[in-house]
Amino acid sequence: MKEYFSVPCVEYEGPSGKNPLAFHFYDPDRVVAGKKMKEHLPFAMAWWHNLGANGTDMFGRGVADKSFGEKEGTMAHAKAKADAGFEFMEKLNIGYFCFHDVDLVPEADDIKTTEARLDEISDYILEKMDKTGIRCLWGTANMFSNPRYCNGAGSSNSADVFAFAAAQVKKALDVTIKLGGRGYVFWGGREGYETLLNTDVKFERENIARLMHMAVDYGRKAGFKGDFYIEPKPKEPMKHQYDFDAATAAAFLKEFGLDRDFKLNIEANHATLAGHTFEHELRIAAINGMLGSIDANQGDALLGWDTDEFPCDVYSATMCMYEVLKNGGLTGGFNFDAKNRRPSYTHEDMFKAFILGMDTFALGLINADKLISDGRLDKFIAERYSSYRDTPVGKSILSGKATLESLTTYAEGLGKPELPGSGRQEELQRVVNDVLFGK
Ligand code: XLS
Ligand code: NI
Ligand code: NI
Repeated sequence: MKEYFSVPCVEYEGPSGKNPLAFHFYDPDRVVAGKKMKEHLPFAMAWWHNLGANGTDMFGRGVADKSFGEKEGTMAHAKAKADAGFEFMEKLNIGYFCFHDVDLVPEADDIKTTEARLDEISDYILEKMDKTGIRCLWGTANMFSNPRYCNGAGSSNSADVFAFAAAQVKKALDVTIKLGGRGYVFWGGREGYETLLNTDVKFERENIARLMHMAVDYGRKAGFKGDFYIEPKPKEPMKHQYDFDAATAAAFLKEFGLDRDFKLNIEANHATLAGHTFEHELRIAAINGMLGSIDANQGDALLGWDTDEFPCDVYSATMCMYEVLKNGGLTGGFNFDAKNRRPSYTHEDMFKAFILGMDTFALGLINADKLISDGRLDKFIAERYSSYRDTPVGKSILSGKATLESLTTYAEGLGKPELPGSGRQEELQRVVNDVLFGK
């Protein structure tokens, strides 16, 4: 079999290592918080970025060679991508991949031809999965690149476009089920709008829900046991997107009765675009019982768009893993929805990017476990709200016995109430630094 990457298998060499093609923190069999690292961190390769993105941007064409020796836009190229992708995942010990339908095969003008190509490539991929044990984390349909989706897919003004989107979802679900995917994602690419002057917002939201209900009905009938996900994002490409953030998406799912079948796939860079921290979005998903899966990447504080960088921010990864551990893990995994920077265009750079991301999340896991074992944060939070547990008035509020009248009588008896107690933010921030960097 042809070898695409002249990089050996990437091994764990420990934190003092200097080898740029070895893990320094990701030690798959090391046990942290009662489980092996590889069980805490089901990493996935995003087919589109890793095997497709060549650095094309608004100002210039690609710099990285992702042809894998074949003419792009052909089935031979689609198969070479699969070959290269499996070699890549095996060499890095990555257990999962994620895909859009049109990442796997070139899209034809008529959907029947695309469907036949998807049948062919999924047979091909399935064989590789059987040989390697590599699995599918989630699949999705790309309903944003083709010009027909310029006004959205489920939210399109055109019933024909809606029907086309439905056909794409059906096929992408078929392929996801065939490949044993853990989940199926809806990222609302162009499900949003530019101006109210031409948009019926109420109708568009209802139509998106209609499409999602059809997906649930079809998927469950076809035997799909995994989770459906919404991946919230506030803007880009559209100015206003209907899945702005975790809170908006959770409310949407509840409003339309989709919350039994759907969870959220939280992407770090989308969180920051929405003006939130990554951990905020994870927490909102978790308290709604909807923290399903994660698109592990990061943005750039100086840039206002979805830069999809490989995560290197250990502090943010720590806060992420803190939320994940508190959530009891994920039913999904960690998809590196991330791409090399344009000037890092070699095949070796692709490996180094994943090593960076995987090491960053390994550090995040180790640190989060330390923070939880240290216990000072949990203890402080428990104490901070203790008046609701430990005082008669607090208990009356929680039990539902309190009324505005009873609380007025109580408040009038207080005279001047005491301040609520310091939030001690700076002390706690130092606790985090001590736990992360102290001995
Ligand atoms: C784009 C999204 C996309 C989804 C899958 O910003 O992150 O890559 O993850 O459609
Ligand atoms: Ni994403
Ligand atoms: Ni994104």
